[in-house]
Amino acid sequence: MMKKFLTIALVIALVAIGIAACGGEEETPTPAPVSVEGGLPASAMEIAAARGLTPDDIAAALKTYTPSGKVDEYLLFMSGGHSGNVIVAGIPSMRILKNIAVFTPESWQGYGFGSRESEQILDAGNVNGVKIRMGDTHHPALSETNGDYDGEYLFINDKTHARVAVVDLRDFETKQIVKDPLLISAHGSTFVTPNTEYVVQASQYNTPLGWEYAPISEYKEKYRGTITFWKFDRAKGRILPEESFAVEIPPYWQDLCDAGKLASDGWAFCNSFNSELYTGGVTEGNPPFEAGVSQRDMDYLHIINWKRAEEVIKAGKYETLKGMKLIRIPAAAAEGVLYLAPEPKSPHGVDVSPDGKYIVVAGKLDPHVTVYSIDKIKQAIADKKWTTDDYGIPVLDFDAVMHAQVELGLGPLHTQFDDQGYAYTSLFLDSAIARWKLGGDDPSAYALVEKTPVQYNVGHIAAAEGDTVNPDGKYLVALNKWAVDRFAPIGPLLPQNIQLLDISSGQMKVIYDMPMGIGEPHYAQIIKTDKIKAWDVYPEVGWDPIAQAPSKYATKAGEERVVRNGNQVEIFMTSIRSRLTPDHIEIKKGDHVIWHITNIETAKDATHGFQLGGYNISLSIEPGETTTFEFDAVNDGVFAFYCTEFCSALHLEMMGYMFVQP
Ligand code: CUK
Ligand code: CUA
Repeated sequence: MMKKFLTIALVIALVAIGIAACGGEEETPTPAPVSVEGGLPASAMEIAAARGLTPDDIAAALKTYTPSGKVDEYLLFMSGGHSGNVIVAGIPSMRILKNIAVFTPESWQGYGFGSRESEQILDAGNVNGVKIRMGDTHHPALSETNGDYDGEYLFINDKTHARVAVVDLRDFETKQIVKDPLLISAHGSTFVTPNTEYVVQASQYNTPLGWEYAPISEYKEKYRGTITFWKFDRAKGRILPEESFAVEIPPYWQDLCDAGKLASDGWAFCNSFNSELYTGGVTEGNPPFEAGVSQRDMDYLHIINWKRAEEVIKAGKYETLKGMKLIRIPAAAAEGVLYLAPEPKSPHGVDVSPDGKYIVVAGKLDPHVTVYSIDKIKQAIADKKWTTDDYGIPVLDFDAVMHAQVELGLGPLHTQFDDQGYAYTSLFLDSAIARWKLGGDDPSAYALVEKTPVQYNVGHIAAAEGDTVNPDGKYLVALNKWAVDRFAPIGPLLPQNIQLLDISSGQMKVIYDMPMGIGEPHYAQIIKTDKIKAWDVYPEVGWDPIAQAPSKYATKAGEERVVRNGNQVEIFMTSIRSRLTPDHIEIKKGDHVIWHITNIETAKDATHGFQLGGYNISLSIEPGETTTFEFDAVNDGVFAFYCTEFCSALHLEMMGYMFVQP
C-alpha cells in the first residue's frame, strides 16, 4: 500500500516538475522520468540500502523531511524546564526555530544583559528584594478564543517562584513577569480559560501564605495553597494583578490543572497527591516524602467554579493579603466555589476532553485513568452527595461523579485528544503511549486500543491542537525524560529525547527523535503555523517593543547625539548596515550613562546586535526597534563596542570606541 502510494506520489511529483519546467520562456526539455515502478527510484533504494534503512525508516523520513525553504505545518511551543525559557520548533521537521528567553537572561536576544526593558521585566519577578535570574518553566499555554488557540499570546509558569510570564506572539518576546505574592512556588500553571479571561495557577509544595514563617509542626493549621486566577487583559497584553484573585485551599499538594470548556466552561480542575498532609523529616526518623505522601489509596481532585468565585469577589466576600484578593476556605466551601472528589492514587495530570464533558485524571501509582463527568459532578453538587474533609470542604461521592475507568498500564501521567474520539495517555513506567477510546455517555465503551513504545520515561505528551475544543490529530510529541543510549556520548548530562509520532491513521509510529540539549521541556502545545501572525519587522522605525508603540527615544538618521547633563550622559545612537552612529563616545569615569540605540533598518531580518566589553552589555536590536541600557562608568580606559550579528560584508567594520577618561 505504502509502496504504491509512493510510486503514485513520485510520478505526480515528477510530472509536475516537468510541467513547471515547460512553463518558462525558454523551451526546457522535460526531464526523463525516473523509473519508479515497484517502489522508490533505484538511486533512492541504493541510499536506503547503504544506510541500512528499513521501509519504516524511509516512510518516517518522507513524513518528516521538509525541503529547503518549506515551512512547517505546525509550531511546537515547549517549556524549557530549569533552563527557564521556552523552545519553539517546527512540526514535522522538528527544526528548532527559537529559544525564547523568559525567566533566565539570554545574550543572543539581549535579554537581561543591560537592556532596560528586559531588566525591568526580570526585576518585576524578583522575590522580596532578592534578584532572581532563573526559573523552572513547566506548562506553556497558548491564548484561546472560544476554546481554540488564537495565536496571540503564550503564557508560561516558573515552578520555583510561583511566577507567570506573558509572551507576545507578534514578536515572540517576553513582555511581563508577575510574581504571586502569596506563594513562594507553584506547579499547576499555566492553563487558560476558554477565552483567556484568566490564567490558572495552582500551588504544590505548600507553605504559609504570603511567604511567612511557621514551623512544620503547624503544617495542617498554618500551611496553605491557592488556586490563583490571573486576570488577563488581551488589549493591553498584560496580566492585571489588581483584578486577579486566589482561592485558598488546604495544603494537599496540588499538581496539575485544566480549565473546563464548553460543557464545563466556568470550572477548573486540579489534581493533588498529598492528602496525607505528610511533612517529611527523614533525619528525625520519619519515612521519606516518597513513602509518606503515598500511603492513602485516594487523593483529591479539586473542582473550582471560577464563575461563582467571580460573584463571590463582587459580593466582597474576600480578604486582601499582600495585595491579592483571597477567598478563604470557609467562604469557598460555603459559597459553592470549591469542591473535592476522591481520585486514585497520587495521580498526576488532569485533562478535559474537547467537548468539555469529561475530566481525565491519570493514575501515576494506579494503572488506570479515571474519567469524571461534568454532568455527574453538577448532579452530585445539586443532590448534596458529599461528606466534608477536615477543612469543611465538600468531598463529592466518588461513585456519583466517576464515569469510567480504563486500565492503560504502568505510570499513566498526561492525556491529550485527537479528532477521531481517541485519547492518548503517557505511561511513564511503561515508556509507552496508550491510545484509548473515549466512550462518551456509555462507560462500557471506554477501552484501551493500542500502545506504542517510546524512549524513555515519557512525561507530558502534546497532540496537534490536542487540548483545544477542536483537536487536529495527525501528530503527537512525546517528551521523554531520559535518552540513555539513543545518541552519541556527550558526557554524563544527557538530553531529553523528544519524539514525534504519526497518529494520523492505523498504528501510532515514532517518526523522529529530537534530542533537546537546551533544557528539560515538561509540557508543550502544538498550534497550526498559519494561526501565528508574527511581525516581519516592527511596525515603525523607533519602536518600543514593551509598550508596542513608538518609543520616545527613537532616533532618526542625522539626529544622533550625545547630551551631557552634569555627570549624566545620554546617547542617542542609530544602527544600520554597516555603521553605528556616533562611533566615538567620550565620557568620564563616574558618569552615569543612558544609551539609546535605534535600528533604523526596515528590511526583514536586518537585526543588529550590540555588545560592549567590560560592562556586561549585550543587545539584540531588531529592525525598527529602539532599545535603552544604562550603567555607571566605574572603570576608565578604552572600550570597543560592536555589532554581533553578521549583518553585511562590512559587518566587522560596524564598531566604535567608548573612551572613559580617568
Ligand atoms: S509535570 Cu513534568 S511530566 Cu511539571 Cu506537568 Cu508531568
Ligand atoms: Cu550590524 Cu553586524
